[in-house]
Amino acid sequence: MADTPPIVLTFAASDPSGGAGLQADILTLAAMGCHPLSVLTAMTVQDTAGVDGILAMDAEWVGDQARAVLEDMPVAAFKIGMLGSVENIAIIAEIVGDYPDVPLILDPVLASGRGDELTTEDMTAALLEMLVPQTTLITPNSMEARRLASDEANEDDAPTLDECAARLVAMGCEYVLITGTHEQTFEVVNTLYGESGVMSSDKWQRLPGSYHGSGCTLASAIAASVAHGMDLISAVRDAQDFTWRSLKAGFRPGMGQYLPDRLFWARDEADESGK
Ligand code: PXL
Repeated sequence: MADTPPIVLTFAASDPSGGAGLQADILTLAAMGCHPLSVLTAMTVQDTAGVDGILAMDAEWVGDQARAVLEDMPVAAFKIGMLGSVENIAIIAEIVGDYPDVPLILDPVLASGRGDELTTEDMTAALLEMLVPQTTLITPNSMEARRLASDEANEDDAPTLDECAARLVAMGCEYVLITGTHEQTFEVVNTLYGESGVMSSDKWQRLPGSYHGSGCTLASAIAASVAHGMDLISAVRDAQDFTWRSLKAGFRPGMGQYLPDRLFWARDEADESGK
């Protein structure tokens, strides 16, 4: 019998378009050689152009889904995406608190890349209070980093991205990866921070087009690399490379955004073998 691949548990919401959310996580984790466990936190109604509806799962069901699989299988990493409600955040914080040695990758899904709001202010506060202190690595884009780290009631509070990262570390997470797709730079610059500041900074060729699901792909790919036993700096680099190649191979199946192709490597192999 084959060996069991590393197991990663993702807490995420369904995106029926297959671009982001739970479907993105499952595709990425499987594409990177892990076995995905998936706990559904919410359902969305959406296509490649935008989100039309969100229905959060009952928090008790979220807890029951997670406990059932966690009592059955050993998990090498947690990945957390869109959570749907304050109650879901509370139950998930309680559950991951029982596994302090399992690395936790937190993608703070505040809004989609297209601007659909996916998190309320109460949920953001709960995320900061209950999950960030338990997080190994948080992966905000630059806009999310500013929203999470700055005092929104105080217009004069305009921290730099370095300062945002320092504040997030001070709130209790170990590492922060701020992605720079939304910044006005020639290349995309992603910067990894730890307790003592910048640990690494990688530049990526900016791709044309607008993609749906890139953040979910990156955070899941990091969780997969960590589950394979990589150290964090290598895991982040490897995952960025995987994500960039998925985006480069992206396709536009509908009338909205491009979707990453997390199976780009399998299609290359099929091409090479002449199929
Ligand atoms: O990309 C963040 C994200 C996560 N989860 C779900 C989403 C989105 C963006 O639209 O729909 C379900």
